Amino acid sequence: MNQPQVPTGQRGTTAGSTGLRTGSASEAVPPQYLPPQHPGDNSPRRSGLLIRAALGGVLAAVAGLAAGSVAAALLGTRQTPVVAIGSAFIDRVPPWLKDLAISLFGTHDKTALRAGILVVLLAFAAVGGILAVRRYVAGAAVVVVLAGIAVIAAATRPDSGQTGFVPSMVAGITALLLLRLFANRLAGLLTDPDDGVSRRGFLQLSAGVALGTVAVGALGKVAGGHRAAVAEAREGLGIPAPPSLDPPAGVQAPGAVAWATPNEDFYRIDTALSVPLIMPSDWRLKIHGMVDRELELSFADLLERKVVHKWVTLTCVSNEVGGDLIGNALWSGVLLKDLLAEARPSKDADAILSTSKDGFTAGTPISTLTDDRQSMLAFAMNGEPLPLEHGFPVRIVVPGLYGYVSATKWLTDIEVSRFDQFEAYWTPRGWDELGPIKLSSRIDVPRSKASSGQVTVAGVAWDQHVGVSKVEVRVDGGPWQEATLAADPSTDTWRQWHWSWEAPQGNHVLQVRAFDAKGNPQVESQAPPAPNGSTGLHSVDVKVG
Ligand SMILES: Nc1nc2c(c(=O)[nH]1)N[C@H]1C(S)=C(S)[C@@H](COP(=O)(O)O)O[C@H]1N2
Ligand SMILES: [Mo]
Repeated sequence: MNQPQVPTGQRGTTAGSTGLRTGSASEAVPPQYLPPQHPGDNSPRRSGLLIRAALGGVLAAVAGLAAGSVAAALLGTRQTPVVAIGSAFIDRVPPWLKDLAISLFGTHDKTALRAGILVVLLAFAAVGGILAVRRYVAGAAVVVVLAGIAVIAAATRPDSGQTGFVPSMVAGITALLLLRLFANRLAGLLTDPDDGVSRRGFLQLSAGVALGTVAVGALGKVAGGHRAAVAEAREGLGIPAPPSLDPPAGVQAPGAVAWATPNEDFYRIDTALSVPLIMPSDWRLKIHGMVDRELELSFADLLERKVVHKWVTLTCVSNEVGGDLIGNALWSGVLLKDLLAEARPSKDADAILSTSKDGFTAGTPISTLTDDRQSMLAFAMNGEPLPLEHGFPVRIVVPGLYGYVSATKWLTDIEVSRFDQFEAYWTPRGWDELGPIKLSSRIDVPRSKASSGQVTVAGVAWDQHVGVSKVEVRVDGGPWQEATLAADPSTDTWRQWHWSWEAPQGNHVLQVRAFDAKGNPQVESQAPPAPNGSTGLHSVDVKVG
């Protein structure tokens, strides 16, 4: 039943309000007896609107946080908005407050902090909800500030990686959109507290958002739970231990980077937006194609074979001259040579196409898998099962080839084939089909400043599976001077070097060049990484004070 229009004071009809009242409790009350409507109004109806508005803000925030958690689970980052703010908070609280929290909450101090952050966030969200009804931008500003704090907190965490800020961003955008919907629904109640359409609309929206949040939260639990389950399986995995984790004697040059790269510092390059998750018990590898005998291996099958442990330096083709997309680790695994001997490739086959769980592919010459370089299916890195980001449970490691043509992580399939039969992932994207690593060298210290007098110049040089025989350094374009080489256990790792420089005050340019095992010098002309790896000499400007 339609009622005559109710006076709406000076404000007029707000967007989203029909200006019409449909059947409500106050039907019989003539308009002039309705409570006056102005900002200071404290009538029960008014507070009803306030409560709804606050509830809308809270629901928008809770839904945003749930969306943020799902994003975090999918991206494989721990940086949910609450964790991001919490970690940033922990880094900044004065020690006495930390001590107080621990004495009050004991080992539950982290839970208490999370709960505290949640309460504060939701309180602000309630205020944002109330503001948004009158002026959406005012409410939105509250959300933007809260989400902004979380984004900055996540982006500045040392452990958050490149995508750590995304969950907070997703949370903020979700909350902003929902806040808009709530504000629209409640606008009708602003002009008419009894507007049944608006009331029902609010109720429906709230129920919808609450249900959606529960569903999204469940999804997040499943996604996050799966990662946790795989991480747990990884922790509990028994694998053959290498005889020693220590670098061989004499490999470390003073001042150069750690010869053995710790797993957490190892560069990571892949196309996977979220880390592929594979339970070791579910892992199967098929070796098929141009073979006499197809093989299918489980993780247990792999461990039953002869295991080798070998130091190998991995390098990315995208590494710029002087860059750090290179790392050296002790890999444990099964030789591809042995597995291929079982499968017996046909004489016409010249390549394998390896495929990862997420569809990445690499094409690798069979000759590099069957010669003496000990190419392997690796399941461990520095004595630990492969980290999830580095290919758990099994990846390929081929000494001497850039990663994009060989080092497939989360490996699931090997097809023995021919290069003229396939195109691997990076080939149609402008990178060469074959990717042997180029002889290169880098100065690690000094990088910008030094004090005059004796200065240690040091760094690394590499030419995997060929070997480095000499490194030279020069100052300001002067004569090349031979550096001292550290030991190398094989030609498949980088080789460190150092040189003692009597450094005079002023600005100087240091340069390095390496020679391979056959005496060939490094290519001096500058080339970018594409299509087959950078060349040029690493130069460092040093200010000696
Ligand atoms: N599944 C998969 N494996 C991959 C890649 C990828 O994108 N997906 N990138 C390759 C590239 S380009 C390099 S340089 C190495 C890097 O290995 P890392 O992340 O363990 O250092 O992995 C290789 N293996
Ligand atoms: Mo790479």
